[in-house]
Amino acid sequence: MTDSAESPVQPDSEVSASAVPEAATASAADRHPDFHAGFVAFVGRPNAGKSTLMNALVGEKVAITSAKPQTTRRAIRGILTADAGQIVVVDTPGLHRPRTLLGQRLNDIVEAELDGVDVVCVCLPADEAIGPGDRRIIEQVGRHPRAKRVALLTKTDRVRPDDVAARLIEIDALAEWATLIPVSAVTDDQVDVVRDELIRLLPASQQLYDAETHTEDSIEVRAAELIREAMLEDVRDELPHSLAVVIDDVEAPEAEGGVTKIYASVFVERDSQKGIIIGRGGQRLKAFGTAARKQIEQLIGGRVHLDLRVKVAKEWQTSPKLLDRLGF
Ligand SMILES: Nc1nc2c(ncn2[C@@H]2O[C@H](COP(=O)(O)OP(=O)(O)OP(=O)(O)O)[C@@H](O)[C@H]2O)c(=O)[nH]1
Ligand SMILES: [Mg+2]
Repeated sequence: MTDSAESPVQPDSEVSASAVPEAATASAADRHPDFHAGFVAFVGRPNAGKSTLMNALVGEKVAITSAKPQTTRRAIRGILTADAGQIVVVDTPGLHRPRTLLGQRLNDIVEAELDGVDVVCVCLPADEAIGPGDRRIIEQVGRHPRAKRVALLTKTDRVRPDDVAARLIEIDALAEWATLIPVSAVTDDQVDVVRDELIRLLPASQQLYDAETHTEDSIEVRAAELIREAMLEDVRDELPHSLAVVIDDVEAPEAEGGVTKIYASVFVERDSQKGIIIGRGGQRLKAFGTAARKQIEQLIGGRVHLDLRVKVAKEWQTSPKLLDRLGF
């Protein structure tokens, strides 16, 4: 976790100092006498809507999302700066009973983050019953008493208002919450309430990042995630879990306005999966590549040539050596 005063400007958002107006360089904390700032972890079952809500709060897609569980595999920081405070959201992988070494490592990532945050938001989807998995997560969060505990009832647009009320009563009885908020990231209902309440719960502090910074992640890491996202929605069964993407090389354009070349490897666990990803005559891989390229072009604000290679890393989810190589 960073405690530096200001993060470096991302290379893609470099602006010349002379182009920045005076007011924009003064931190929000300088202007606000009662500024709050700190770290807020989002935890919950896979697919609870954590990453979607973080993106809605930050106002930018800093994490990929999908209907497939375990989309998030890292702790991703998304930074929101308002007049009254700055929230560093730490989005985490969905907590679940691990079946592989990868699953264990994802849970370990969450556990490690819980120690360093000021607030923990347990995300509970309104369209699913509260189950033993949620209770386990609440217990786990309770073992880190330094952080204030918040319950977020997510995806409220998916159920009737009566059901929201009943679910809130149920959640209220589960633990001592600092606050409990129903929210829909998709219809932008109560996202502002979540923002204001979280700022209120954070300690009085200086601004931690400059206001233009929305994430610490590099362009390479975000591009790899966008490639995985493009493939996630369209593949079935165990394949989403088997996918990993690594950026091998990025070649900057030779001239301004030129094409950035990105070379990436898509790893699957078995030969049969390689065929599924590539598709007949390479059609499927081409479609994934096009979808991912468009997203990456938006991210870097320029044209991209994307070179995707599909490779097999046998049973990488259970191999300590391969997990290390793939960055887990
Ligand atoms: N209708 C509706 N759908 C939502 C909302 N928030 C998230 N979703 C959907 O729920 C699915 C899961 O969302 P994610 O944000 O990826 O969930 P997550 O908790 O980050 O999942 P993991 O990273 O796998 O733990 C996606 O298909 C989202 O579009 C919401 O407020 N309303
Ligand atoms: Mg996620």
